[in-house]
Amino acid sequence: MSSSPSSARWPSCAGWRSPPIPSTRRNSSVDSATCTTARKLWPIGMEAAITKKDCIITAYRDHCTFLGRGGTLLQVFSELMGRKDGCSKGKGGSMHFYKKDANFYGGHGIVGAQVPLGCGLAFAQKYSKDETVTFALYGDGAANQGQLFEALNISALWDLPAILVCENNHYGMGTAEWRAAKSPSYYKRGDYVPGLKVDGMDALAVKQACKFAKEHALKNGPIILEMDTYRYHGHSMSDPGSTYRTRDEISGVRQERDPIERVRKLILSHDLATEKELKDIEKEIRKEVDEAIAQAKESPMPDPSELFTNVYAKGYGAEKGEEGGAPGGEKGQRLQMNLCHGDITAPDCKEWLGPWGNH
Ligand SMILES: Cc1ncc(C[n+]2csc(CCOP(=O)(O)OP(=O)(O)O)c2C)c(N)n1
Ligand SMILES: [Mg+2]
Repeated sequence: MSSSPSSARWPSCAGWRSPPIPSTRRNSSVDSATCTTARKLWPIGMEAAITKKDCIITAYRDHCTFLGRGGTLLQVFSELMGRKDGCSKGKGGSMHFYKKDANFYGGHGIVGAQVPLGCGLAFAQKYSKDETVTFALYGDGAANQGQLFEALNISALWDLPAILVCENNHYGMGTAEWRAAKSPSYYKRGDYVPGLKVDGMDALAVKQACKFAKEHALKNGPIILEMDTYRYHGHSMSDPGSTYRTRDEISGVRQERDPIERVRKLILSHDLATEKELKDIEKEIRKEVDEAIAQAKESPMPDPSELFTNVYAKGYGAEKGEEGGAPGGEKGQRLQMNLCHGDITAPDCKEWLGPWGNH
C-alpha cells in the first residue's frame, strides 16, 4: 500500500474511534462534542471523486471531513481542546472546523444553516465560471427545514452547481426519522431536483455517486444525494444513545454494515494486504493518534487578544493588529482590556455592545 502523505491521511481517519473528550474537557471549549464514528468513511469516498477546488460545507460532525480535506490530527485534537494549534485557533471547538485553503467552509452548529451558505458558494462558483461544485451536507433532521427548500429552489432556478448531501443516520438527536419525517426518502424530496440514494457505508459506492453528481451539477444544476449511514453513539457526549433504540439495532449495523470492516474485507479478498500488514497499519495509526493527542495537550490556550481577531467589529480598531497579534489602536486596546476584565459598563464597551451592553 502506498505511504504517500495523502493516502496516509485515510487510515488516520479509520483508526480514530472517538474523540478523547472526557480527559481533556476541563480546559476545553467542548461541551457537546458530536462524534463522527460510522459516518467516518463516506467523506473519504467523496474526496476520491472531487478536488480541493470543490467546496464542502457541513454541520457539526465535521472532524473526518476536515481530515479528508488534508487537515492534521494535531489541528483536530487541539481544536477539540480549545488550544492555539487548532484549525480555528481553538476558538471554534468541535463544531467549527475550517480549512479555507482547501475550500472547507465549516463546521456549523445551527442545524441546516450551512445549506443556504453552500448554495451561495455554488453561486460564486457559477459566477466565476471555474467549473467547480459545492457539496452542502446536512442531516436527516435538518432535511425537514424550510430553508433547505428555499435554497434548493433558487439553486435549481439558477442552475447552480450545488450538491445537497443528506447524511441520513436515521436519528436527529433522540428522534427516529420516522417520527420526524412523513417521507424519510430524502433523495426524493427535491421534487423538481433529481436525487440518488447511496449506501453511505460503502466508500466505493460513495465515490461513484459523487463523481456522477459533480458531472450532473456542472451541466444541469443541483442534485440531492442521500447517504444512508448510521450513528453508533448517542447524539453527543451527553447522550448514552440507548434509550430510544435497542442495543441489538446498533450491534446489528456494526456487524453487517461497518464501513471500515467492509474495506478491510475487500482489501483482504483482493490480496492487497495481509492481516498482519493491516494490523501493523492500525498499530501505527494508533501511535500517530496518541502522539497528536499528547502534542495537542502541550499546545497553549489562545491568547486573550484572539478574542478580537476574526470577528466583525469594524471601526473600533479591534481588528487592526497583525493576525494573531495584539489588536492595534488605542481605542481597540482599551475595549479589549475592559472586555477581558469583564467590565461591560465601561464607555467603550457600551459603545461597542450597543443595546446589549445594558444587560
Ligand atoms: C436551528 C437549530 N435547531 C435545533 C438545534 C439543536 N440540535 C442540534 S443537533 C440536532 C439534531 C439534528 O439532527 P440531524 O440533522 O439528523 O443531524 P445529526 O445530528 O443526526 O447528524 C438538533 C435538533 C440546533 N442546533 N439548531
Ligand atoms: Mg441525523
